[in-house]
Amino acid sequence: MSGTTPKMEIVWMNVTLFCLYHIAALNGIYYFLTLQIHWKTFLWVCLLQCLSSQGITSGAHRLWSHRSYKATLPLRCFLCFCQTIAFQNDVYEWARDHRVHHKYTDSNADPHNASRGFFFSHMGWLLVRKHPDVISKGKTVDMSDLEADPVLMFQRKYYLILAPLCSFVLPAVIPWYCWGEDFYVSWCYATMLRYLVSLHFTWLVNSAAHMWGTKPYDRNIKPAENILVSYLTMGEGWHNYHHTFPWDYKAAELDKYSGNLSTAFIDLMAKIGWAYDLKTVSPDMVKRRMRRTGTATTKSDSKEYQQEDRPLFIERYCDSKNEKQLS
Ligand code: ST9
Ligand code: ZN
Ligand code: ZN
Repeated sequence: MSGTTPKMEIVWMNVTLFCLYHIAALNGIYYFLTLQIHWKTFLWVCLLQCLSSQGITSGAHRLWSHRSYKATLPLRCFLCFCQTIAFQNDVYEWARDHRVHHKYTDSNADPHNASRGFFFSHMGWLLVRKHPDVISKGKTVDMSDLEADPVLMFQRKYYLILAPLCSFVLPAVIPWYCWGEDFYVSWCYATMLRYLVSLHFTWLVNSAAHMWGTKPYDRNIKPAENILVSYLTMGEGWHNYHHTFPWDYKAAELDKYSGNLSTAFIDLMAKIGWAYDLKTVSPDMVKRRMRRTGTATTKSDSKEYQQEDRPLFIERYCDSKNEKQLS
C-alpha cells in the first residue's frame, strides 16, 4: 500500500448539498425549540429513527457486512426497507466500504481513515474523491454473497428512486397530508433534521469511536470502547471489541440491552425464527484475548498476564513500548 496521500479532489456538489442539508436541519431545530412541531410529527420522526437505525445496525452492518447471523426473506426485506430510509448508500456499497474499513483499518485503503483526523473520518471522506488505495484494495474484497441476494440487487438497481422516496419525500409528505403539518416545517424537521441526526450519530462511530475510549481487547488498534457513541447508535460504539471480534452479532462483549438495542432486536427476531445461526464469541476466548492484547487495568490482571501469556505476547509483538504499558 502506498504511504502517500495524493492531493485531495473536493467534490463541490457534495459540499453544496451537505451545506444545504445542514441549513434546513438548523431550521428544523428552530421549529422544534419553538414548539412548532405537531406531537404526531415528533412521534413519526421517533419511529423513522428507530427503523432507519435498525436498517443500518442490524441490517447493513451486522447482517450484510459481517454475516454475523442469518435472516429469513421477510426480515431481509424489512431491514432493506429500513436501510433505504437511512439514505446512507445502498447496502452493497455500504457493506463494500465497511468490509474494506475492517480489512485495512486506519490506513489509506480505509474509506474513512481515522489517521487523517476527526473531520475526515467523520464526514470529510464523503466530500472528496476516494484514495486510490480504497478502490484498488476494495477490489480484493469478496462481495459475491451480496451479489447473490435478489433483495439487495433490487435495492441497488432502483436506489436512486427508492432512497429519495423513502428518506426524503414520504417522511415530509405524510405529516403534511395525514395531520396537516406545515409542509416546510415537516421538510426541515421530519426529513432534514432526522436525516442529519442519523448521519452524525453513524459517523461518530468512524470518528469518535476511533479516537476516544478504552481498549480492553486490543490496545494496538485505534478503535475504542466509547459509551456515548454506543448509546447514540443503539450499540455500535463498543468498537474495540467489534474490531477484535467482528463476527459477533452483539458487536459487544456483554449481553446488556441498555447500550445495545440492536442486540435486543436481533434476539427478538431469533425468538420468532426470523434470525438464526447467531455467531458469538465464548467468554473464555474473550478473556484469553484480553490477557494477550488488551489493556491490563489492574495490577493482578498484569501479573496474571505476565505469568500466562508473556512469551506469546513477546512472540507476537516484540515491542518494548507495549511491554512497558503492562509492567
Ligand atoms: C454515509 C455512509 O453516510 C455512512 C457509513 C458509515 C459506516 C459506519 C460504520 C460503523 C458501524 C455501524 C454504525 C451504525 C450506526 C447507526 C446509528 C444510527 C442512528 N471497494 O464511491 P465512488 C469503485 S452515505 C471497491 O463514486 P469516488 C467502484 O467501482 C451518505 N471498489 O468513488 C465504484 O463504482 P460503483 C449519503 C470501490 O468517485 C467506483 O470506484 N451518501 C470502493 O472517489 C466509484 O466509486 C452520499 O452522500 C470500494 N470500497 O467518489 C454519497 N469504493 O459504485 C456520497 C469505490 O459503481 N458519496 N469503488 O461500483 C459520493 O459522492 C462518492 O462516493 C464520493 C467518492 C464523492 C465520496
Ligand atoms: Zn471502525
Ligand atoms: Zn463492522
